[in-house]
Amino acid sequence: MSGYTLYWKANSGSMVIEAALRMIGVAFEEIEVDDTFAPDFRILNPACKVPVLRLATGPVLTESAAILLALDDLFPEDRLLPAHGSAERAKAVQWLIFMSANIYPAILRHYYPQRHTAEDTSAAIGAVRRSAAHDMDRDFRQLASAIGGPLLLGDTLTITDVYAAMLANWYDPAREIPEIGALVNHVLQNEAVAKAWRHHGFRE
Ligand SMILES: N[C@@H](CCC(=O)N[C@@H](CS)C(=O)NCC(=O)O)C(=O)O
Repeated sequence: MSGYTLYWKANSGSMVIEAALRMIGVAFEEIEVDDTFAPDFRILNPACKVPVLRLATGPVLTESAAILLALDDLFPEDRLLPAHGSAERAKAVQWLIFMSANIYPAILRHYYPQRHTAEDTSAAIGAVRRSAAHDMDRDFRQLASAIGGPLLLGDTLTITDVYAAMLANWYDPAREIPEIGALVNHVLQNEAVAKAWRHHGFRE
């Protein structure tokens, strides 16, 4: 056993971590987390969220972007991201963080609007959803304008592309933006990504 353990849920952000592990080709164990978030999982991540990855050396990591950067550091030759020090890497990391800091939280506000308002009224909940959709439309357009085509950095697949495809899968208007739709189709041609995508029950 390699010592890597991925805590995952269907249709969640653990998809991109499974894709990264498969792209690297390292063996890993998977533990499916249920909606009750059992006490032993809460010790690993008190925020009760996936993905969580236990590294072979012992540390337990949360936060999807941080996990991907750690994996890239551990397996630089597998090129989840371009080479350290390159301009391409700086851009790929910038967009990865842009998505995890802006689009991912907006998607969560869209799916769970009641968690983001103190008022339990349909008007308040509707306002949260509209504001989340507004932010996603703006941020996906900004991302689309940076896509060199078909992928963010042209023809070179990075984990940032997989992250973008994952987020677009959760918001139909994003996939309708031509640059993003083309990126998703291209990303899914990668066998490792397609396997993680199917395993997580994502739409083709
Ligand atoms: N900022 C976190 C967000 C993780 C997150 O919100 N994950 C969702 C699934 S996509 C989750 O576990 N939600 C469980 C819940 O909120 O009940 C990351 O990037 O990893």
